[in-house]
Amino acid sequence: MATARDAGALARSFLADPSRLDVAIKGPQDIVTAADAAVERLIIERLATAFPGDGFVGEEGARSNGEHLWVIDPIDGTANFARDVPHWCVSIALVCGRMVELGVIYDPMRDALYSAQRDAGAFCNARALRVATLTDLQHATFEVGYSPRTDAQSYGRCVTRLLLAGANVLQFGSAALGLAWVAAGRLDGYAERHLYAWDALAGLLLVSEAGGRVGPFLSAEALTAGNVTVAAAPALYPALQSALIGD
Ligand code: LIP
Repeated sequence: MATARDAGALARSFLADPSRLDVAIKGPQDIVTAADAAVERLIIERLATAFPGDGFVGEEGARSNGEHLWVIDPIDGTANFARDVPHWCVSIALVCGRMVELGVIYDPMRDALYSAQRDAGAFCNARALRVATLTDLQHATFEVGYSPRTDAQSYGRCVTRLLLAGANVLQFGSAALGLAWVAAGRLDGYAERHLYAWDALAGLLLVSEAGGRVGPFLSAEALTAGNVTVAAAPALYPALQSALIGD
């Protein structure tokens, strides 16, 4: 937990002096900053010291094997971060075998620390989290994420289906925070056609430990190739899932 907080503080220190950000283009609508690399290094240094022998998969390139695997997104919502839009976070998940055992998401701009352990519940700053109990699509608010890694038309069709069903659709630009907000009952569901494991795993554990329904994500390939992501209040999951993959 302290590692996530310190990682968030380090990222914020770059915002205090934008000349240090050194933004680089990774691909369409996909950027990286010097902060992403520095924060990933800090997290790995800390966890490698505390858990010698564990392995790492990090968005900024860290790859090492171990019985237990830490899956790290140093800054989720980098596009927001680089524009000083205060909606980004640090996301860390621990994978043992094929199970996500621990998920931590830290939102430094709101000082909100989300955490979940398998079969031990989900919390934000020690407050227990429960997903929404809403059953009526006509009153639902979902976040549907988009990136040019996926087809724009199918994104448009997904959003249109949900709007025609009477739901509200938002996009804030950080999948990990979106999933944390589903776990906190602020949103009724999150969906995205393609996310990487470092964007999704911690948030998916938070949602399932908060009583939500999540789609299958983790497989050997998905650890680096990514997968489709759907998570929602149980009664609304089928509608969100079919809207996303309905084409
Ligand atoms: C981002 C996700 C977002 C997705 C972006 C990207 P990043 O993560 O939070 O939902 O649409 O393509 O994957 O790159 O900021 O860590």
